[in-house]
Amino acid sequence: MIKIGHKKRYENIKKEYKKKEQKINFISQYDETSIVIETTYNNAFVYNNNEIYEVTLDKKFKSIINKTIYPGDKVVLKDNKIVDIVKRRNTLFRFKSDSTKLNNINTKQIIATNIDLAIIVVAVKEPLLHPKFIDRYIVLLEASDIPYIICFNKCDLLTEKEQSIIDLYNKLGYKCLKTSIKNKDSIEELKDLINNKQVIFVGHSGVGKSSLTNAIVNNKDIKINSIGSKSNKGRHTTIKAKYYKWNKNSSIIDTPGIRSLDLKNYNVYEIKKYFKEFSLYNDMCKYQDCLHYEEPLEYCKIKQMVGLNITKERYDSYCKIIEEILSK
Ligand SMILES: Nc1nc2c(ncn2[C@@H]2O[C@H](COP(=O)(O)OP(=O)(O)OP(=O)(O)O)[C@@H](O)[C@H]2O)c(=O)[nH]1
Ligand SMILES: [Mg+2]
Ligand SMILES: [Zn+2]
Repeated sequence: MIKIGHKKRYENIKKEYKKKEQKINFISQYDETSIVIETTYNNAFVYNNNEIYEVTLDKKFKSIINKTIYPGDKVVLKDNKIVDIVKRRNTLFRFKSDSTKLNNINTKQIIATNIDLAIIVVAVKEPLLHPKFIDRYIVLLEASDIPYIICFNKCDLLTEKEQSIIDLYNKLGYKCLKTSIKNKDSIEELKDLINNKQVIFVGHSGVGKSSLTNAIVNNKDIKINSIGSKSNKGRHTTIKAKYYKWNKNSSIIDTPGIRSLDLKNYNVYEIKKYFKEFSLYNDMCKYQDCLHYEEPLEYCKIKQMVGLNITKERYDSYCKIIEEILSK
């Protein structure tokens, strides 16, 4: 695979906008309503009154504001430069291990900002449905205090096995949606749910985040790719988070698929709060700080409920996260 350098990538993006004959204007007054669409190394594209502007992120900007900008950011522009960032309502970030740093330190990677609702997109098949991955996203979003729903896409391929997984999450009280791009199932329902919101699509590669974005935004330039036949895994078609506006007050940030979600940096005692079905029993263990992990069965109410009101799969999923945090 050829890696495109920053400069080349920027040239490509510029061409892409030119091709669409969208105006790339010069802005000369202060304006508070610009929203960041996409960023490159030294530049950013922003929306302002339904037009696209290209702005520079020069060194001066970096030293004055000392912040990086992300899709979804509201920015203040002057003379084609970003001079300020409006205070963010929230940021969606994840920890990523950085092997270039000593000790493989985990760095915080912001994906996007000002999110009203996150859509955890999974495919019922192709790639394989991994409920543990849903649980990890739930932890991340609960910890970030960002509302979310689960979108089970590719429901044209649905079988009983996956339906039972959907039933479980429904029963637990999570808002679930069954979509299919192929059959156009629940696309209107999805539109209703995300109307008047700034939403973000997150999930594994190849699950259909860009396909769903395209079904709503109707933008032919959104890249969608087929599943790699050998690995049956997505191909990481989307390479950068990007903001799309689809009506006056509604927008979608489409993101690149991720392989895994590292939760090592979370507090080990925090995780149990994010498994809904534990809430009734969390305080019923012998010790208040029970981790529901290596404590003896007779002391732990959660362990006693496994196979009853807590499924073995969800409990295993919880233990996997705890194990990961404790092993850091
Ligand atoms: N059968 C079926 N295929 C779908 C559906 N939605 C998307 N696909 C296919 O799944 C493949 C991957 O779709 P993308 O939209 O590129 O997936 P993505 O989540 O954006 O992937 P990344 O950008 O790599 O993260 C494409 O071949 C789509 O045509 C669906 O509802 N049913
Ligand atoms: Mg994509
Ligand atoms: Zn316990």
